[in-house]
Amino acid sequence: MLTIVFLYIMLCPLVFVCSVYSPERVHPYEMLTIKIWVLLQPRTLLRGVPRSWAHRLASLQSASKLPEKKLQALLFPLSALEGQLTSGFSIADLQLFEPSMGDIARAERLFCPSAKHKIDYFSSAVRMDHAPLIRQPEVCFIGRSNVGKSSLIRVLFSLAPDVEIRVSKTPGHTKKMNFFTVGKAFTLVDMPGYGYKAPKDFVEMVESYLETRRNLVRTFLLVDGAVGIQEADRVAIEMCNEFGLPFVIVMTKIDKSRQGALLSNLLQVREVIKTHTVCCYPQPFLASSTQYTGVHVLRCFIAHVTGNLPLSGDAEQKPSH
Ligand SMILES: Nc1nc2c(ncn2[C@@H]2O[C@H](COP(=O)(O)OP(=O)(O)OP(=O)(O)O)[C@@H](O)[C@H]2O)c(=O)[nH]1
Ligand SMILES: [Mg+2]
Repeated sequence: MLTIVFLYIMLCPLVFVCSVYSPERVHPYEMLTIKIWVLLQPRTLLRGVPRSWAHRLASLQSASKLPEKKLQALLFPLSALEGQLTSGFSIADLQLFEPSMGDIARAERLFCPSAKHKIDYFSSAVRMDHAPLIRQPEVCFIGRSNVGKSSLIRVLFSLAPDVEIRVSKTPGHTKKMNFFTVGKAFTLVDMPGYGYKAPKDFVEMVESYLETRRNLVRTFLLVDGAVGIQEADRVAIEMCNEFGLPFVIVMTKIDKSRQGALLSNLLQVREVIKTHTVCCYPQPFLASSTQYTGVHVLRCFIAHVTGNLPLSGDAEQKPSH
């Protein structure tokens, strides 16, 4: 008991500092309550705060408590850049995927586990003949090492606290293709990164996956929003073109980028999509895994492209690739 009291006293200043520097995260009072609850639960003491509590913006319902403007910027970060634009181009030209709140809420249900709808890690593979034989539609996340693939998947699955996804500051952390099942609805694959510190068998593993995976319905190619498209990304884009893969570009870590830099990288991505891609969705998505920006709409897009969410209203009229 004394240890618990001691730990609690030590944690208080830390909780205060965290809450001051993370205004979008939980309220200090909520954090204290969480800490107390965790300390009083012997079984959870060593496991930390359940991930489902980790961010108050993880679900649409909790995010909806934000003021309207902040909520719009959270859900549709592209629109938040509108004010920065100079002549000749409007965000409306890019913002093709505009689901309604109802669509986003329906998509979110797919990411919430239940007794009948299990969301879980399935298996890992380093070679295609080890990849699980699954019929349901599949999406995969590729990108340079350290671009934020595993982090983004982790926040997409943040409403399923039992799903363990490891992230690391060290590039080359994910060494295998990791398969996750979302009930019978779809599977999602976290890939090792390319470029610096890519695993030795990367080409054999990832290229043959992309070339031969029959149930792959969409590839999410992640590009660092703070640095834009790099040489290694161009090679990956070329590979998607060559294999005729429908893919979509997601710009990650947008919280780290100044708006001017983000905008110029966005224009670069738009230009590359226009001039150098065959089956790329015309709209790049913007996301931040630390702030949850763009995450709710990405869930919706995944639900849509895997055939689990016919969209209501305008969004359905827009091209799906
Ligand atoms: N600020 C910020 N940091 C991020 C974001 N996403 C990821 N990171 C950080 O970037 C680092 C790499 O993240 P990972 O998710 O492991 O990257 P990865 O693409 O899976 O990397 P590999 O598995 O090595 O290919 C970690 O330190 C993350 O905390 C983001 O949206 N914002
Ligand atoms: Mg990873």
